[in-house]
Amino acid sequence: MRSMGSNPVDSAYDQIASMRVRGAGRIARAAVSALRSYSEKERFKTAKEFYAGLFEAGEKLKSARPTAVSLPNAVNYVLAAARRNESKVSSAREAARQILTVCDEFVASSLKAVETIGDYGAKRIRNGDVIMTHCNSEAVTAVLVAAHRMGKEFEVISTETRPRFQGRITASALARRGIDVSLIPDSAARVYMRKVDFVLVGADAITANGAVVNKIGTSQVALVAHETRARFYVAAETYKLDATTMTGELVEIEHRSPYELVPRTWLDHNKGVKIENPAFDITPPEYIDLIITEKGIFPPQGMVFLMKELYDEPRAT
Ligand code: RI2
Repeated sequence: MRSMGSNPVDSAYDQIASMRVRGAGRIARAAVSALRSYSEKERFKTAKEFYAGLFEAGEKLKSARPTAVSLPNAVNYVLAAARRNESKVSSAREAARQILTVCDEFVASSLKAVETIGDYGAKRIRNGDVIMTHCNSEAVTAVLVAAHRMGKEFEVISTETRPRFQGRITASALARRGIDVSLIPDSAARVYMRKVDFVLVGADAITANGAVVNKIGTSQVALVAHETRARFYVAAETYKLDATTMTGELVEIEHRSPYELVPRTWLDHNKGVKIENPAFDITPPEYIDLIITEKGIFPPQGMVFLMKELYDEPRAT
């Protein structure tokens, strides 16, 4: 791709890849916002030139992180509109104006979806519930905050979520809003599960068979919940459905830098040690009770029907 200096697309790419912007929903909106800025700020002589740059920018943004399908789904939402418009639009200005509207539509509907999930999910919380969560998910936070606003009294246990400690973000956000929250090491999940009524986590991708791809450690928490018969809920917007899995594609699991686990100097002194740092794992549908989406609350077995309804083309790439 041609170098665009510190343009909005390069800068969004860097922020997403380095996880300065993180969370499946946030990276989707950040990518679409970058396409919006591209459409607003870049100057093009022809519509053809505008579309060529937009497709190039979209492909670059999709490659920033490999697992969260919200990213390609969001970018493809914009690129699909561009493909539909391409043959009908002749001026660069009109082409850009149409894409600006599509980007705004996506961001608004994404924020609305999170809010709706909050309202639906909050109804599942009863006074006195103890809820365990893993990592940091804005869909999960929306549910907890909505329940708190309804006046429900409950307790949250947040795992710290090594190696990047997103659980601290969750704990801090909930405490700030006056929600009763404790932070525990990931390895203490089994100790605390005895008192947990249900687990609530977000998702980076949901496959056709209802499996949930989420932050590494999620499937261990699900296994422990299964053992103690605590329910396991997932909160996720429908742009986290990976329609490519209907045609056999596998979800690529991101492996991140070893230096997220150990300092560089430690590794220099221990050259014989191999470091593995997968960022996500897969929780099978057997361990999931319900998936809370903005279109309703479904068992994992319902995901394939939702995918068929929402995605006319099976491919998200
Ligand atoms: P929301 C995050 O990934 C976590 O796995 C989290 O559960 C998921 O995205 C969904 O987040 P990362 O970016 O969209 O921390 O619900 O690797 O915020």
